[in-house]
Amino acid sequence: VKNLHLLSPDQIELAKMLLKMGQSHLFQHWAEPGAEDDQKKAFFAQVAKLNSSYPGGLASYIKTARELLADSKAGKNPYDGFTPSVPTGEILSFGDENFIKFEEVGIKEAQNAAFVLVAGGLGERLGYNGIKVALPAETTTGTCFLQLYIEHILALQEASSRLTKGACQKEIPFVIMTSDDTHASTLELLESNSYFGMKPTQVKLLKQEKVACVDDNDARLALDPHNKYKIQTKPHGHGDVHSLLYSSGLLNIWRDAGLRWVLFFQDTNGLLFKAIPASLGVSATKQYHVNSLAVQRKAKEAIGGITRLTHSDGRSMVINVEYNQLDPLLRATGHPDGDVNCETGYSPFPGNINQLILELGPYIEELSKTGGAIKEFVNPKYKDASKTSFKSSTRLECMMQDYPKTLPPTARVGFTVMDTWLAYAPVKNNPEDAAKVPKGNPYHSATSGEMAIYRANSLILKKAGVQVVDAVQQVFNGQEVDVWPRVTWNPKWGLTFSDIKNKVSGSCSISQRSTMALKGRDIFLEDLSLDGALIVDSVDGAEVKVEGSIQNKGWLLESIDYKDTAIPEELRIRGFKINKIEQLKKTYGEPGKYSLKP
Ligand code: UGB
Repeated sequence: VKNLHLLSPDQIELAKMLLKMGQSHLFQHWAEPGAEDDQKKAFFAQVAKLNSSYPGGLASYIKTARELLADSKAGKNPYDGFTPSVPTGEILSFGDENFIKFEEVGIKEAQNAAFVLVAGGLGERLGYNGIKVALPAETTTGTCFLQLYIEHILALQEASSRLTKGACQKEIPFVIMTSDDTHASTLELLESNSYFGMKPTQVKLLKQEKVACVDDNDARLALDPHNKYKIQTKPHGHGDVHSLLYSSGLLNIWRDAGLRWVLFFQDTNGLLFKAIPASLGVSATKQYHVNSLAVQRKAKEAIGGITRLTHSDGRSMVINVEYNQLDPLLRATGHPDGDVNCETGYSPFPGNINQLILELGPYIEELSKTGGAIKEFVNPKYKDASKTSFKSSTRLECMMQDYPKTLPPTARVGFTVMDTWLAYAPVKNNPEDAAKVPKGNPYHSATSGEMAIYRANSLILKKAGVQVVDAVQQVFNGQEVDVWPRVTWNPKWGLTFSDIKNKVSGSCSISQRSTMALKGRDIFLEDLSLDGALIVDSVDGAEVKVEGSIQNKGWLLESIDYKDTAIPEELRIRGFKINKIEQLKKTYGEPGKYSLKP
């Protein structure tokens, strides 16, 4: 009360709200009036921000926290009353007739899509010092994840408008959700690289705010241990993307521009765009309001499982159940062995890769009811079994894939299962943890993420008729991986299987020790026999036919130790570097017809 003169009328309302919500402890350590006034003002500025950035404000946050903490203390299972079963969805196999048909539909639809990358996470499990989207997806070309994603979106834009003979090419909007941890570095990465060829106006950054931490089951807000005028905050999770999109007004702009789809994706999956055309085709053909991309999943693998949950009261939904909850849920509902592999060698529950395709109209309709608020959860670490105090403060969290939880039963919620080798190879684990992953389960490390790109490209070329020599096994950073020829291409070279098949003819072969980087749209491989390194860089309209037998000493993978701090961190976390001994490298800067022969 003694400090009231410092506050604006709005701030007085906030102070009253805090007192009403049992937060008087926040003011107990305040200095006498007249002292530390700047810090007091800063405190209220922070409270105002926390209040406005949460749907329903801080009072609603505190109320929900109390409810969820009480449920957690009582050991209440969020899935009480629900029985899990294996849902039905579209299962695709790369390159077959169905897949090709869906890809064709997907490419047509792409110009009606907007892409949203959630990149607010720091990636604590990876332990990398920079932002994850700045990491090279592979080190043959050094293309970072953000560049890879932007190039894919631009290639989709061009291919889609070409296919539908669009009079003027629509620009596919690209949103990146950042956080205080990633915002400045993401912007800097874009600006210092001219947005990787995308128009700056096409890219929008939406920054998520952190949420208040709470210290106990009464949801008393936690003060920062180093500053008694600051509430401690932590990330709220990727679920924030829905409320941010809603409040940004972008969704209505997109609808008015005739868009129909919003595609969400995560920060470090170098394969995912290989699955986009076909899965967008599935969304359009099946008219799915929600389409989750999934892959086959090993039982207990650390990715969520897509599950049909049927409640005893008749409700039913298809939803991701996080891996740590799926096993206990199964055990509690008549499956004593829990989450186990079936006869296919995989869990019957497809693995969620958190790539969602939402139909824009129904999405806007739903968000106008919820404001984009997503069902939250809390995960306190208790000091002891009495569950009365926490080891450290906790906060509410939410996940973007929980969006379908509030949908009416009439919503069409489906999923699309893709071959894992084609669609999913995230970079999440540091070398030490990856090396401990049980044999047969994926490492999800920088090493495996890069190798997965070479494997996918090699397998795709094989399917297209190229003779590609099989992988050899090598160990890097304690992880045994399949090393395929280091084949890369930029998205405009091959966006769909049909595109790629059209660019390969005759009898082509690639040896295991080879490297091939194709950086251009109109490069054609004809009777090519490659044993070494080949790099072709060409502008649009430079039609290059690559043919004959190309042989050189090539590029070799050399092991390095992740503990060797003399080597840059981006390389160390892979456990290898590329020694570029000899290559055939050609650049074509002008349109025209060319033949590249040894
Ligand atoms: N992210 C944000 O943008 N903001 C945040 O506050 C937090 C994260 P993680 P997670 O791919 O296999 C997810 O940490 O959350 C971004 C799914 O929940 O990599 O442990 C962050 O930048 C799980 O079901 O993953 O697990 C990153 O881009 C499964 O699909 C993304 O959110 C798993 O991913 C994911 O963050 C998976």
